[in-house]
Amino acid sequence: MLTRIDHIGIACFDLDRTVEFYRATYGFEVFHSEVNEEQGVREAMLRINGTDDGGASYLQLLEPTREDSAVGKWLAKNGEGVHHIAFGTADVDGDAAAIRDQGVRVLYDEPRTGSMGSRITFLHPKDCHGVLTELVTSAPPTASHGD
Ligand code: MC0
Repeated sequence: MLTRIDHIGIACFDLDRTVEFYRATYGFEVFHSEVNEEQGVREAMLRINGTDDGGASYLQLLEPTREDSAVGKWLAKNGEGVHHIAFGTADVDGDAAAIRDQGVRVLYDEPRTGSMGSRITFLHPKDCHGVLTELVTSAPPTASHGD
């Protein structure tokens, strides 16, 4: 069951400048940052609020680490902006299977590693009314975050 908006992914050309915009304009601070080489992104997670399932919702700022990555290709075509939305679930495997059974293309056979040790998969935007959609099961909480 999808229980929250886990994050909204925002593609940007310059992560540090974009982080500074969100800090100066809205007061949002970086909760966590990392490089995900498999996905080809450098990312910063800005925690917006906790949620009643014990999780949280974030803005995820994404700078490509290479031009041929999903975000790099998307930026070259569209410029900066909202790249995807992500729904949180306790069971990414089960929810992805149920959604696949409805005829929506799930992009990975098995969930891959996402931000903060989460397990993630994506639904094809052409099957989701133009929205690249991610499903996320968060890793159990740990004592520290950071890069
Ligand atoms: C592409 N399209 C999109 C889109 N990306 N539509 C809406 N939102 C997007 N983000 C559209 C294109 O405009 C095009 O439509 C069609 O899909 C095919 O796009 P393409 O440019 O030819 O690119 P493909 O087909 O090579 O790849 C698209 C695909 C890919 C969605 C399969 O981007 C992908 O695998 N995405 C999942 C991985 C990902 O996005 N990783 C980055 C975030 P037209 O009409 O022109 O044919 S990593 C992340 O977020 C992690 C770290 C985390 O959350 O923890």
